[in-house]
Amino acid sequence: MRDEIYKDETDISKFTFNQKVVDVFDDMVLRSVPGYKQMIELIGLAGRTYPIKNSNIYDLGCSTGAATLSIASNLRLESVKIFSIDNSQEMLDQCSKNLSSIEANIQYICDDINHIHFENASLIVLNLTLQFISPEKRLDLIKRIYDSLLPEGALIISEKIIHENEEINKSLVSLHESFKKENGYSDTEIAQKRRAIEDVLIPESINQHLERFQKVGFQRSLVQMQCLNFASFISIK
Ligand code: GEK
Repeated sequence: MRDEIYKDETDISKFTFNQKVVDVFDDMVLRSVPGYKQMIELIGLAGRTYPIKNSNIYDLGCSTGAATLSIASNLRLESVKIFSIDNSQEMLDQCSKNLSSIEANIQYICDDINHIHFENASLIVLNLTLQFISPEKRLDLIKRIYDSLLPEGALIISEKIIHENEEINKSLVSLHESFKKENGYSDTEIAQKRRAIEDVLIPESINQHLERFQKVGFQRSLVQMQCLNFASFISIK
């Protein structure tokens, strides 16, 4: 279904991942996130490369299941278990529906990822999810993820990013707005969405992410993709 949530002037309430968002999510993410398809493809590549026999994979903030699907379609080891986790029951219902025909060992969990105990992990993915976690909780979450990873296990994080240089940041924001306009969003839709997610989605800079990875113990982290103001990082333990 086409995303027209902010088409008309509405009373903007705080953005939540409710049924209205679930219904348009796939269209919304494709038309709003530059490079989204490539992000998902790179997660599939990791699903081919990093899983270890008898280990666990976590897709945190799985939404409608695009990253889980990409991993499951590339996975070559039957003994690996995938945990697809989201704190929106509506999202998780849609995710399990979308993946119902996939032959993989997938467990769906509706919970806050801050409360999940991770263990025996070979691959953990947060595709556009960390940006919704309160900044003060991010270090602890990434530390727990690092501790749960097996040697040579991988963490993939994709995020909206801000540039530390104000002028460059302005250019990235206006290019992103042009991207959305090119994909059919009006000025009203763009402005209303911006207001709705203002206090909900809190982006950080590439350096803030890289420094946090190093702080928790990752020796090998890099930006594997950047498209305008969105970036995907991969860190290997
Ligand atoms: C994709 N990964 O298409 N605990 C669990 N889930 C959460 C939490 C939390 N604390 N906070 C937010 N979420 C997907 C896209 S969307 C990105 C991820 C976006 C969930 C939230 O319910 C939503 O489904 C997801 O994180 C973020 O590859 O909407 O821009």
